[in-house]
Amino acid sequence: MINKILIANRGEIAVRIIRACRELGIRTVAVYSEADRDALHTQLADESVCIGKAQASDSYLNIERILSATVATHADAIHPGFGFLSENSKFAELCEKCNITFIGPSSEVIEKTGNKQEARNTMIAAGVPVIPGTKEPVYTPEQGQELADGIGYPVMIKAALGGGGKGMRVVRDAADFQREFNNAQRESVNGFGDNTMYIEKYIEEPRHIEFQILADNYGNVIHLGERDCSIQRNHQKMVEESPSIALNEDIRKRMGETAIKAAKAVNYTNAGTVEFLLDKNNDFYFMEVNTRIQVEHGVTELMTGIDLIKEQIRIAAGEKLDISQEDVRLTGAAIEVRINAEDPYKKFAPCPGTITDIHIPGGNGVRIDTAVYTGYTIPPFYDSMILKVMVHDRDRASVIAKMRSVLGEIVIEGVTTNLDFQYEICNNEKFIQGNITTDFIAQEFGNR
Ligand code: MV4
Repeated sequence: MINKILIANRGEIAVRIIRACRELGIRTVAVYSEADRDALHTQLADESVCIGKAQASDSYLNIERILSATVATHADAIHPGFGFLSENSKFAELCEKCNITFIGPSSEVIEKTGNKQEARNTMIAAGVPVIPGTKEPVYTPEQGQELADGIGYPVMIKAALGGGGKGMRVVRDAADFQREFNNAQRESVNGFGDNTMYIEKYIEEPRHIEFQILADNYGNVIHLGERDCSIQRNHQKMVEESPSIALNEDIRKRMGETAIKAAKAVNYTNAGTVEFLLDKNNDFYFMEVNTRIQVEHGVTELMTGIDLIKEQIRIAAGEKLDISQEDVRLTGAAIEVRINAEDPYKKFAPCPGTITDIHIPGGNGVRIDTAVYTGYTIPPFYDSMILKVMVHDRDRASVIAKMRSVLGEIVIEGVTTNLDFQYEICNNEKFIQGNITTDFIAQEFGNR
């Protein structure tokens, strides 16, 4: 039984979790930094505890203070949301040791999947397709050169503890290999304190397809369909949609089954995402497992009618999944765009400041998750996402039309946002045709 949950996060995801708890009759504790005294999550929770100064390292990333607040308020579980401590295996392990339920998979699973080089080998052993590449860790440029020459160029050098683009390099020419290896490895040492690298064949203009999964503590694993997140810039997703226009029923079925196989291979529990790259021949490859609830989870909620946060809490409380694979019905189409306080004409630089006026539309099939309001001041210390706009309708053309309508109606005054930029994407001919790969933003809008 879970009676009280501490939410170790802020912004719209903290608010989303508080609402789910309220629906389940579970009491909530918000933690907040000195910069978030007036934040919506601080106001909406049953109790709120200030855990430190504005910088995340002093507050939302401060493990000791968060655990102290949990003990002090007698909360029996922590929901980490996304970002911050959500994929920190040490934090999950400390929760386990303190007899606090971490709402997510076990620390062991987080650690095992966090090492992408090892996860690759686990997946190979389980019969999950991975991109051709190295099986042993690579530590030196000389060792790497020989392996890369064997794989054939172009190759991608990746950090074992990487993800999100850090410690990653594409090499098209053998002569550049050792220099780029050193660059990627230096980034990995600086960013993750680890020099373990691996090398893969580089997939040109792939699509990023991820499958949402749910797994209980009794070996039941289901998937809730895919999200196509190919529209990104600098490894920041901008638009997420379901179903992916790139999949037919046959590929969808095989990828879904593979996602379940991947989850079972690591004894996965709770909600998770299995990421794949899909190449131009429609071959797909396992990339990584995300062990957190993701920003774009709402797209899947619209498609399935399943509340992923409530499912996470039920699973963590030890309940059995009461949804079978056959129960999962994917209906219509859904899209999310992220509205950030940032300037697309200044390399997407964050634009914190006070929102002097905001109009948030509603309507049939419209969902907007946010934690901002008129008079709210966006602090400069955290990420710049202020609104997640999600729409659901009968098919892709209808959701794109609905998204343009909703984006056109939104008013945000006082801060610069990417609202118009997102409208342009939804009005882009290639996007409307569904002709999208991970190179879409660079190709259509340049590297501003
Ligand atoms: C790749 C790839 C092409 N080939 N690996 C980017 C983040 C990290 N999770 C893995 N990434 C990629 N790995 C091989 N072998 C292309 C990317 C990639 C990418 C992947 C998904 C979505 C957007 C992307 C943008 C640039 C590169």
